[in-house]
Amino acid sequence: MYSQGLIGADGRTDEAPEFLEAFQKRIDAEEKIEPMDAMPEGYRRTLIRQIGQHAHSEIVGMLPEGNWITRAPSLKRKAALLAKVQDEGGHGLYLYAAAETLGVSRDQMTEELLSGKAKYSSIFNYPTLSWADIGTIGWLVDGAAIMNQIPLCRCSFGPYARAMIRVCKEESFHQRQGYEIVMTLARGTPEQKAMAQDSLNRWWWPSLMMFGPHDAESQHSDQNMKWKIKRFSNDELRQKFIDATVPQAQFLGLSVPDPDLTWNEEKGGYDHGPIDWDEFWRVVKGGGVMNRDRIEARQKAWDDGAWVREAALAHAEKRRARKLAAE
Ligand code: BYC
Repeated sequence: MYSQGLIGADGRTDEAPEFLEAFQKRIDAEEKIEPMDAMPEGYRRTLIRQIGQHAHSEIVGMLPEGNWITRAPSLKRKAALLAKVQDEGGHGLYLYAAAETLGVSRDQMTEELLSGKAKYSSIFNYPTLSWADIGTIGWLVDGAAIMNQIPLCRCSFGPYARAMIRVCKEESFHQRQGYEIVMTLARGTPEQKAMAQDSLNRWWWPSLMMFGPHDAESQHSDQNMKWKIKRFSNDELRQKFIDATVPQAQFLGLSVPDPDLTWNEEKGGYDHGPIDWDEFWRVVKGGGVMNRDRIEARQKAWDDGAWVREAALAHAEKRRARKLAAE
């Protein structure tokens, strides 16, 4: 007997109920699922979607900060920013490698990014207009990423969970260097403090949107949580981020651009104003200020790198032939 139901929003599966139950038992027992293990097709496709989008976000996320490397205000700031942007590139590579263990190729994933089929985080479609934005990205964007990714270290899929451990360590450094940039500006001249405030005003709401739609609108959350890919819902993580970040803004003497932000004693967290979901979906669907530039930059990098890929393949082929001939 086969179940023809939808397993997750990602794929129709025709696995036997006994197989699905046995798989769920492994998940419930907190066993890690490894690439060669049997898994429902929906689980595999969900992971390819999420890990692929996560990898694309890391790589596209190099662009807004890369934009400021040549304009960093000191050698120390430039060295730290260079290292951070390179770290993001490294994260993308671990994640592409983790997704490849599920049977998708890097070329396929890149193709999906460039054609607009695969998403990447909405946050990277906003422009970096001032040096303060580099601080704010580290503080808020990496801060939000850590909040989302710490639970992913316990994701049921082994390669993703293991990649996340190193990624989170590096993101912690990114968050601190960003906060320190903003702190320096907030304690600087009135113009520098105004630059930091302007940056917070522009990045606050998009950072909250990084966690994804409200739980009621999140099509994948229920199944992803059942499979222990996600451990917390989008709204739970967003709330944790707000509660951790508002006191950090207060410490800097900056104000969070939300007139409805109030401490709710009963829930032990902040209530916040409405998020502009029209803006979120517009940006996710390609209508953000920077969407076109981002994809153009990735397309150019892919095209410019064609000769490197061809040379690497030709070299590998030569080595293989030489090895065969020597046998
Ligand atoms: N942007 O059902 P839902 C970094 C999509 S980079 C765009 O809640 P799910 C960094 C979602 O994909 C770190 N799209 O989905 C790098 C889905 O569409 P599809 C980035 C979004 O998967 C450089 C639809 O909306 N982090 O740290 O359960 C410099 C419905 O959503 C967004 C990750 O990628 C969004 N913000 O949950 C600095 C974390 N939100 O696929 C820093 C890994 C939702 O059906 N990903 N969508 O077409 C996740 O944890 C989850 O995929 C999400 C969404 C929480 C993002």
